[in-house]
Amino acid sequence: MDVRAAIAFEAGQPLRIETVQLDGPRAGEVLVEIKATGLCHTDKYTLSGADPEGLFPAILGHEGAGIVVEVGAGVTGLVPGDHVIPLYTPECRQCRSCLSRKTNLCTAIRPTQGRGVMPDGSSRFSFQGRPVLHYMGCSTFANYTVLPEIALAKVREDAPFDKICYIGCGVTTGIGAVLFTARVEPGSTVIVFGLGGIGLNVIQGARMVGATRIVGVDINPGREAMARQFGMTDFVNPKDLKSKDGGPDGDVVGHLIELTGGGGDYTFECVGNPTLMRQALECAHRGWGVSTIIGVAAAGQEIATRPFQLVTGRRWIGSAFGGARGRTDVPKIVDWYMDGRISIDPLITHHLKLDEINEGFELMERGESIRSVVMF
Ligand code: NAD
Ligand code: 022
Ligand code: ZN
Repeated sequence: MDVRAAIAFEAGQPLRIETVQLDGPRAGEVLVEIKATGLCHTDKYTLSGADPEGLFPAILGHEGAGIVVEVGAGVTGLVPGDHVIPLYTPECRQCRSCLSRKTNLCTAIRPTQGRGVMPDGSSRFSFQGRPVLHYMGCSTFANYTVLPEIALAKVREDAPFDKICYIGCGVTTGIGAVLFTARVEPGSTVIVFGLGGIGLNVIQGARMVGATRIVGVDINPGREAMARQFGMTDFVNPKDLKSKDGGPDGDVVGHLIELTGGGGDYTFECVGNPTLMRQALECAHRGWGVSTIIGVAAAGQEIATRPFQLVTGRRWIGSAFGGARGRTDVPKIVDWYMDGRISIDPLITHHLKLDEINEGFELMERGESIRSVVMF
């Protein structure tokens, strides 16, 4: 069938909107009409060419929501008309990882997903007779896409697509890191580095579980107001901190430890900057502080600290997709949104048409958007 898609033909070039051919679903697969998709950092990173694992030509996008149109042989859990959210972290419930209950990183289709193809090794997309690759198993920058059944969460039908698409990445990543990865307790002190889409969702997750002190750190003063709306109690702009030696950088870690009376019970890095990852670890409380890395650093970057920081009881951990098991947890998060327990609407700062998708990446680059959503 003909579908409208934004194709990444090569690194560093803008996306091009074209009519692409899409084959129907094979065994275990599902054809989905995508109604809305968010633009996320990883899409921009891959398009830039800086991602050594980026493959071209491909149809990017991994933060979508839509409706099942057709199911392939052997699909038992979904029927046409179901509302779904694609999962770049699938949940097969059968692999060693799923059965371990210790991780959300399902391995059932990992090798083929990384190569931009479906589990049978082929692509469903083509343009002018040549295959176009899938991306993160989702390819939501197309008005129709095909996914494995295990990579789709079935969600309630009264939820608006242009808001719940964000649960396909940013919302679940931020809230999940608090609930599922760090397991923050009521009464905790939380420190959040980076108040973009991820950091704001960490903040609302922390508020939801009853954290009493939520400190936000960002160099963009424009992020303070929204963060306070989401539950931040204290704001620190590192640029405003005076340095002891007259140099450009103040002592962020020392300031945060003093402000919180010893450091954060839980800290989160939501930027992708190794210097901030170190600061987030070192401002975690001596003896028990847990620091969670969420930000994705550029390929080849390394993190450092003194072993003393860990020997004295701090723990350094990381979180992918908020530690969420997609088919189990994503429908619950949609319910929390519909019940008013979490807020998404103010985070969707821009609505775009598919033709305007490149402008969405420019808004992201300039730090003007939290989330831009393309509606098909
Ligand atoms: P964003 O650009 O919206 O937000 C980043 C924020 O960090 C901005 O407000 C910016 O001002 C702030 N910042 C930049 N440099 C800073 C510094 N030196 N000190 C303090 N603040 C600084 O990005 P986002 O959408 O919130 O994503 C954040 C990160 O999370 C990205 O690296 C993204 O790839 C990653 N991410 C990870 C996962 C996962 O599963 N682990 C999922 C989604 C996103
Ligand atoms: C989503 N991310 C960043 C912004 N939006 C993001 C990027 C990577 C991961 C998670 C979220 C991630 C963490 C760990 C892994 N990935 C590896 C998982 C594994 O090996 O099982 C990751 C994922 C998907 C892909 C690449 C890396 C992919 O499909 N290409 C989950
Ligand atoms: Zn994302």
